[in-house]
Amino acid sequence: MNVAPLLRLSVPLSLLLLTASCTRTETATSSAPSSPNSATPSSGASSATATHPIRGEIVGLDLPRKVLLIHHEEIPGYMPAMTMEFSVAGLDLATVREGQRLTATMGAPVDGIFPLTDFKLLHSPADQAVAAAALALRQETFTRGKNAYREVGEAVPSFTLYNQDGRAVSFDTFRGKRVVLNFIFTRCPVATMCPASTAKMMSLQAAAKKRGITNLELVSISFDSAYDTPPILKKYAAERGIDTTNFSFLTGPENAIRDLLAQFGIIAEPGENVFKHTLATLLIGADGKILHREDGSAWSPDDILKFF
Ligand SMILES: [Cu+2]
Repeated sequence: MNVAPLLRLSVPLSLLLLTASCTRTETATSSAPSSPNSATPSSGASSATATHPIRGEIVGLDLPRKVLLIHHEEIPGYMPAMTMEFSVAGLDLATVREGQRLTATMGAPVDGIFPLTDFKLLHSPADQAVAAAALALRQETFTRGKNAYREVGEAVPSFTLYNQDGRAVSFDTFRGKRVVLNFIFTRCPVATMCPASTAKMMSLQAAAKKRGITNLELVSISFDSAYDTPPILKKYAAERGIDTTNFSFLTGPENAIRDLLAQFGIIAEPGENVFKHTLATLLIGADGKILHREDGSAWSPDDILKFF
């Protein structure tokens, strides 16, 4: 992920492309066997029309070229495990993402790109939980319509997102504890916005610990889900020395994040380089109802801790 920051900023929404291009040097299209083309007509097994079942993981997406970078497992008798470029006819690349595992049938390469058929994603239980929750959230947001926004006193929506370790975390698991929740994005360049908000959360966490408060969970949800993958969030927390035992950084499907922004009353619009956004920090009671809301980043830990 060592992509030059300049490059990243010039094509902000194309991280996946950049990921693909920075690993392209590792792609081994050149070392892929040329035997299919040079095979004698009599050797049926490795003829140009030979296909091979593969199993692997998406490690990059090149949207303009409609190419998937897949690390596939060993293909017995054909090639060792390696990362290569693949194409899937008719696949909308917006429906797949890095980290997803798949099975498919690989055909002979065309210009170094291997066509896949029978493309099938293998959804993990975590993926399924996140997808099901996103769907429920979508329906709920749609049903609420103009009343999507949750006022103080109302219950927060149920949601399931990935945390910084890539595990699916349901908001329901925080029931019985008080939750302080905000929305950020790790690339935020405005010191008084997300960086200040995260610093406030950290001082709140420290102040609560000092007072012996144990029923507190802190949750920061990224609204830059295309960029803020679990590893990025983990790095963000580690760089700040954040104790993640009761401070989670969450990310997930873009539509789920959009619905949460609507329900929590946060505006975040992708701009050229960064998101233009508002900030709010919510205190949610053990029963899941919103107890208090602080707009902006000018609040102090005491503004929250006075409710404890
Ligand atoms: Cu920000």
